[in-house]
Amino acid sequence: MAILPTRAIEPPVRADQERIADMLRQIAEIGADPTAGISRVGFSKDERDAHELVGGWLRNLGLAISVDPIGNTMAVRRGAAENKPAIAFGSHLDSVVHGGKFDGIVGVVAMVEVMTLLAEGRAATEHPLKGMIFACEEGARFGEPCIGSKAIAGMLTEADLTRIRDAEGITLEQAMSGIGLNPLQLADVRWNRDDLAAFLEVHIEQGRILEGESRPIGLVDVVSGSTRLRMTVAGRAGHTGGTPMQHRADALAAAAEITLAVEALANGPTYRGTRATVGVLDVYPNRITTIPGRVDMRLDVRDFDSDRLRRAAREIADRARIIADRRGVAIDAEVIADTSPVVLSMWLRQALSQVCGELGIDWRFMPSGAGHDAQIMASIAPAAIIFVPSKDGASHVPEEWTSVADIAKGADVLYQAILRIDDVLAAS
Ligand code: HGY
Ligand code: MN
Ligand code: MN
Repeated sequence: MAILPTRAIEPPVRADQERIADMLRQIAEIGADPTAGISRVGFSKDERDAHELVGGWLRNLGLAISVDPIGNTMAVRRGAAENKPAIAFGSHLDSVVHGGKFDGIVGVVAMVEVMTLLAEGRAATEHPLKGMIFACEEGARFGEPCIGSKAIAGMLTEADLTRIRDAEGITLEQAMSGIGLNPLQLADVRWNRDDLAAFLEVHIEQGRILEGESRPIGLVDVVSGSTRLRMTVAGRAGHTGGTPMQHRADALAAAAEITLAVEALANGPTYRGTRATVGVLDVYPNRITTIPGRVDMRLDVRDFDSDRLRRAAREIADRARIIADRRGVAIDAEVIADTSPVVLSMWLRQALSQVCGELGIDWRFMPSGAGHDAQIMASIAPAAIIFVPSKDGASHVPEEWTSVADIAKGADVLYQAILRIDDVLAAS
């Protein structure tokens, strides 16, 4: 099905690589962690400072800037027509701990660059355009990913504000209030789905397919789901010298066997393709002369198949219980976050592939093993993700890197796609 261009691609407007490089550099100065990488976690002052920095750039373009009660920043560019739904695009500025300078940032920088190109060219669109910076996309601090976009999509409840806690026991509500946000106005954050025509996100691939194929653009067809568990293993602390091996209930030894069982399940025939990772082991009392009495584990299960994702999570909890029983320790398992896989909009992918072809930019359809705000926005409007390559597939680490030239290509595709979508929707 051809998405016919009604507005030929003018002598292609091209993103400005120096401007992009400068934006990346300025954002990277906020939340730079002296020990390694970037630690700009959700609902931190650093995240707010980054939103304010980028919000200032967007305000200087003459856009109407607003911040909703839980910290999503929006920049609206009026359309020629009144009362048309917006075409939104953007990403997030928060990072994991000791993360990189590109995850989420690339999508925000591409959004600013596109708004700048539009302002420079005085290009008019029928639909209003909405630049987005979502709050707290990473699950790094609270376990729950995409807090800002879930609130916009109506997937975050008042109960979540006090249920969801970080490792220090700080609730979402306390964290938001602590930096001057207004979580009790959560109901005002939700968008009416009639107000949104499409959502697009430029993002780093966080894998090595594009680099391996020397392709600059990936158009995402399916986004992996993720189910996250917290498991508490309770054994018996004791003296490492005075307690014979046969009299122990060692919580860490049990957690270690459970960790290997998680790995074995994802490497096994039934769950091949599922990715399961124990990323957190908090050991108590974590002292060399005391047998660990308690271990808090947190793990992340990912799959493109919704049923298999949940089955894998249940099977992991079952296998953990068997190990715990045999070792004479107690175990408590709970789901702390659960996000479904999503197939993204076909017509947006078609429009994007056509734009890539017309720009002479090589592309491919591909899955996303990582989760994204676009996966949440897909619940209220057609959504698309434009991938740019990650060097060595590295992400969520300081070595994360994507070339400015590839980011500029992502911005070029985003710019032309927005005009194409505006035309197609205006003509329909
Ligand atoms: O963890 C993820 O899937 C993404 O980087 N938020
Ligand atoms: Mn991201
Ligand atoms: Mn991430």
